[in-house]
Amino acid sequence: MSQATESKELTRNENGMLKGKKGIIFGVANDHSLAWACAKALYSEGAELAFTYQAEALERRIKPLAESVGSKFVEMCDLGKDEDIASTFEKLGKHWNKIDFVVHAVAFANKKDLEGHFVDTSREGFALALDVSAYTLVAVTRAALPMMNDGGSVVTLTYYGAEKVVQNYNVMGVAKAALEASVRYLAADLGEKNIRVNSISAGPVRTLAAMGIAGFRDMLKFVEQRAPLKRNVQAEEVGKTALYLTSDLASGVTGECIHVDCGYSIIAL
Ligand code: 1JT
Repeated sequence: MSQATESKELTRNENGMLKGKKGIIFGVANDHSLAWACAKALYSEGAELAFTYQAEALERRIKPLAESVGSKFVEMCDLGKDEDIASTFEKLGKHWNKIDFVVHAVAFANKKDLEGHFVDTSREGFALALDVSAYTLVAVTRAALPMMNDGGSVVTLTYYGAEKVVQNYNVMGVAKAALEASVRYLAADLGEKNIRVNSISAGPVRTLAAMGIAGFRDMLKFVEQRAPLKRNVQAEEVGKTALYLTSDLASGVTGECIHVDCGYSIIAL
């Protein structure tokens, strides 16, 4: 963990809700990542975790984080490449026979497509955003399927811009709409295997993905004033919802999108 950030001791209940459960988490970039908040919440209830990172440059960051939660599986996996997905699950199959959950916290769009007007989105920019941010859920779920236990859970992250127009979110809103619809179709497909698929619609959080977004700070202030809870959501609260969705508490919940946004999305004016 970086020295600038305070490192809070991770507590773990070995007999917690996820005792004996194993799973893989895609999308940890650093200790501010929502994927990391999910990892910590799942670890705290006894889960065993595997991680992938998107590019060589991230290895140095991810390895110590993974080690801090006792993970012995950390592999590079560019989800934009079918062969990376295949080889990741081939290796995971040698590490564990079965898994119980997948956390997908992956999205990408070109910076120029997250400002200005949606109407200016190029064919390439549109395809890239939808490929990385929506199709990868389908690809990863399919690859995980042979290893998934009965009662398994797939969780992905989305944002309100999928439902309503949020200035600048643009092509990511369209990609997240495709992701949320994919959650429903995957849930319908996998229901007969008793595998659940859900999304968490997180309010804005200061993560690497969010930084460098024009006007993000103003957005945090705006949400703080208008959300019923009069504050922004914490990464830890997104993690706790991922814990709920991967646990038996959510055994009857599939195809759903849970808003963890301090209530922001229920307000019209
Ligand atoms: C990506 C980025 C996906 C930022 C994201 C995201 N999902 C939510 N955010 C935060 C956000 C971004 C914008 C926004 C509101 C929230 C950046 C990298 C690509 C994937 O617009 C008002 C643009």
